[in-house]
Amino acid sequence: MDVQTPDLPPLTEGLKAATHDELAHAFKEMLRIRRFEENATRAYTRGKISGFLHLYIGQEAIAIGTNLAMREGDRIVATYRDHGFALAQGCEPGACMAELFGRSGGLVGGVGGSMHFFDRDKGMWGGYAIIGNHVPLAAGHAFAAKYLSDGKVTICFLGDGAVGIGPTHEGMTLAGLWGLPVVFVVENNRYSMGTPLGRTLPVEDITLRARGYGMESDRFEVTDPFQVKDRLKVAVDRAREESKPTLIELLTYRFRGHSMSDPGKYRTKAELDGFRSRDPMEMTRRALIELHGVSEDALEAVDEGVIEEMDAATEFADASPQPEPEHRFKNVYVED
Ligand SMILES: Cc1ncc(C[n+]2csc(CCOP(=O)(O)OP(=O)(O)O)c2C)c(N)n1
Ligand SMILES: [Mg+2]
Repeated sequence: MDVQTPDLPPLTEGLKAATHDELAHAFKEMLRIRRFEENATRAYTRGKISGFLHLYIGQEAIAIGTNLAMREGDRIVATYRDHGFALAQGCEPGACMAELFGRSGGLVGGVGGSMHFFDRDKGMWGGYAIIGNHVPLAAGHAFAAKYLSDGKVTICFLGDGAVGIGPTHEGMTLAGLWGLPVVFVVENNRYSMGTPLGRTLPVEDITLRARGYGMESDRFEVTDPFQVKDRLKVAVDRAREESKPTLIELLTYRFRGHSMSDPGKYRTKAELDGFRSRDPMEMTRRALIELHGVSEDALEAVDEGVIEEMDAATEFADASPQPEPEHRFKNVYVED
């Protein structure tokens, strides 16, 4: 009996235009995020991680494409779904995992956890848990850059669930009014927890808002990291060269539930399978095979290397001591 395999989507222009080395780099970086989070999932079920854990699996191409569009010194301000950005920016996976474990070797000494990754030297200016409330903060970063004329661009990520929140409007209004060098990127992964966007927003196209903020806009379905890089770069350049903000809506999808406690039953298997068949990471893998003749064995070896790296990160986290009790007062007040 013939087994029907579903038609694979065609490779995108972004993937076709990329070189072998660019594809190999982007594939490995996306895989690092995915394997990191898979390890985190296992650690969570073993009781090693407490609190919330929101996975980025399915959206990795955005963090990687963004990193490629940035320059040293540019800033990312993210939501609580922030692991992918930290890893893409070059934060050590061991320090990231230790942060999830709440240990002293973590990015912020174990007091922030999953939702508050922060590494100033790497341009990772924080994950924020109160939705929409980081938008004015990003506008503040951009205001500082404009005031100091330092040429730095801020890229602020928010979820589709954040577009109706008051501070989102406050931050975007000021960014438009003052012409701030900032790019607001809405990662529209179709759900805010279990609520589809159609139940919280009267319009489908979030970028319709841009006009009211006096901003340029862009909107597209995320297919691969190079498309994200190219389209974001237009907005990043506009921010840097003309000091003008942009509102971008990226249509994407998370393959897991909202957080570890959500089995994601509000969506159908067909919907999930449809998005999985166009998984940007898998498409990048296919481009390496189909356009550059890379063997399955070679890609398997890349995967094994990444798995080893992330296993070492998990071991580092597990061996890292608990923070000293005094650590909870650190970074609360300015110290002399
Ligand atoms: C001001 C505020 N209200 C409610 C919550 C609870 N909450 C946490 S995540 C979330 C959903 C956000 O969804 P979305 O912005 O689409 O981001 P996603 O989780 O899909 O990345 C809500 C309502 C919160 N953290 N902050
Ligand atoms: Mg969402």
